[in-house]
Amino acid sequence: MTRLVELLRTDRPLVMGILNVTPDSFSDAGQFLRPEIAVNRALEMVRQGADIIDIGGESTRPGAQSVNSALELERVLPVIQALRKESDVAISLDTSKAAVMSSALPHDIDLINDVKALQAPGALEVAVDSGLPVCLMHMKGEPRTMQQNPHYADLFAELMDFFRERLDACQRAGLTRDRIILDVGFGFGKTPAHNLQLINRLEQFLVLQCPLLVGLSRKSTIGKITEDRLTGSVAGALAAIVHGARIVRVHDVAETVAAVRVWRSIQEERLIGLER
Ligand code: 8Y7
Repeated sequence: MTRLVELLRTDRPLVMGILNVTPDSFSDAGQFLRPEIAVNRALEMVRQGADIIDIGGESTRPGAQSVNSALELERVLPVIQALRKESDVAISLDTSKAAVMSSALPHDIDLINDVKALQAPGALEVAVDSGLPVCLMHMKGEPRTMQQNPHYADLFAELMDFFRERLDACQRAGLTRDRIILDVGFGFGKTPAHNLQLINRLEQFLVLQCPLLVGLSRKSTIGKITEDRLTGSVAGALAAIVHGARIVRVHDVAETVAAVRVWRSIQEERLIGLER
């Protein structure tokens, strides 16, 4: 059983800290290319209360170029190995490539976070055999072009159909539902209106009986609402939790953890304080 499965057995919302190991990500740009700097940032997020560290070596922001698996591995593997030496935190691997997944598996990771929902060649098979939980995200189109006038006849029906299709494909391949986390893919082929509707009506996806992950941290929809993307992202993360998200994927761990703690204290009518 992975650390993450244990965490999901609790009833508290989980905070996933983002560690971009890319030179071109819109945030953290170029800062974390040396493994020791990346690991220090990860350990800082652990101290701030992150439950999971999501490590990615390919930028999926709108318009980003793809990288090959050798380069992606060169970026993420040293960081995964060094972080695992230093910490028992749950490690999530943000990748869509089967080769990257399989090379990382021996290094004691806890989750595969795939923005392509295991649709890349070989990915489903590797994920099945890994025995790990996976996060399946919805994306309309592909990163290079997905923000060019995204359109849905029925947003919720389309996402629901997508999730059901992926859940079926996973089930047929031997990846059972109890290992699956679903994600509406905030900003991935969606207008701001789509993104806001998805958060406001996130509960609808709970019928699928999988934990929901939401990543809206510092994304452009937040930036269109406020120049203060940090505060805006914290507010958005909390709204997602109120609407049923179990995991929020964030850059600003300390601030998000503080907000979540206040929310839990209110919900449980007791002071949660500094214990987790
Ligand atoms: C998400 C994500 C990104 C998200 C999940 C960014 C890798 C873009 N966004 N994974 N990854 N959900 N599961 O702005 O929303 O962080 S990359």
